[in-house]
Amino acid sequence: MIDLRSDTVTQPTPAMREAMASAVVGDDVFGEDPTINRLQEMAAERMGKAAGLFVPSGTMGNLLAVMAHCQRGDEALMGTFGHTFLHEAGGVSALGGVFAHTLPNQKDGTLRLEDIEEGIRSDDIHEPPSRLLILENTQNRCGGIPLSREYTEAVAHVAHKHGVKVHVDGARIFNAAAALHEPAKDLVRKADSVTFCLSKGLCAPVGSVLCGDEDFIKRARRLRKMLGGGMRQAGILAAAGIVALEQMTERLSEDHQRAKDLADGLARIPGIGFEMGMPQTNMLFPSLIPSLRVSAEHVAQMLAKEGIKVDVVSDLLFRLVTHYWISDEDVQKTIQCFESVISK
Ligand code: TLP
Repeated sequence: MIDLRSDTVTQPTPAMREAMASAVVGDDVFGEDPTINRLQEMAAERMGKAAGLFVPSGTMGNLLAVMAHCQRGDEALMGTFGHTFLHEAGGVSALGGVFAHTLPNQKDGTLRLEDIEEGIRSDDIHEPPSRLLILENTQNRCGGIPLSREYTEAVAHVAHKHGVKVHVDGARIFNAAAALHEPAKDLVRKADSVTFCLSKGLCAPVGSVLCGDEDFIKRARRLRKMLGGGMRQAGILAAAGIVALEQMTERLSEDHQRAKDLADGLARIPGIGFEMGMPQTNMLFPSLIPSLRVSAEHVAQMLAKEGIKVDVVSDLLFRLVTHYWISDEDVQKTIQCFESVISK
């Protein structure tokens, strides 16, 4: 199988499986799992924050950030194409009692500074207090686009001026760091909190880390317990996360190169376009031209028969994601299969 649906499908590496088998563990609800404690320290250091909290998923990390920054009845500003708005089952309002105030993502993944400034509410009793703004780096649905340090700093400047905190959903912050040739911590220096995922391009089987200041992480830890995310001997999982941080962040540019190669090959096939632009990290969003009169779903089914899995976003749009388990040969085979399916 060549599974390009997401980098969430990545299997742990042999080094991870070894580290998991020999992990020293303890009860993490008591704060006594040495492997989790080590991962949290490493993660906080890599993000340039005071503290970290190991959580089961990116979704829970983002939800905890919203709940730890906001009170019920507050609002969080976020992009219409943000994962927190699109793909987290409405948890911020259903579980956090926090109102989702959406702002349009621009084609380059950003939220306009003017929209942010206008969106932040005044101190009017008719309106929910604006408490938090969420950025996503890389911005998934806009094309896996990395947001620059300068942009994030400009956003934080506007938000902080109005007393609004900034959370970065950095599920793929190391992809952004690789693409921009900057340490991840610099990209989030002005953010109040950040979540990053160990289980996507970094290949760990489970987990994300939420990072921020000590007080914030203390609140998030209590909320994690409330939501049922206080795990016990989860150092088995954190051990893979440590390997992810030690061995997997520096190689992500290989995935980015393969995404470019794949996009270049697909772009040469008549009938395939890249209206969303060519890949900047590990994601590409090829689309079918309408005159082909074939749906993305149909093409995906034909590709599946050849052992290739792709994600169908809408009628004519696909998302393909490269990762550690996708080789140069897989890239070439995928290009050939797309070509033969489309020319049939
Ligand atoms: N994204 C998944 C799907 O949910 C869409 C994917 O295949 O890309 N933030 C961002 C930016 C994400 O892309 C994801 C997962 C998450 C958060 C949530 O992470 P998990 O799956 O660990 O809850």
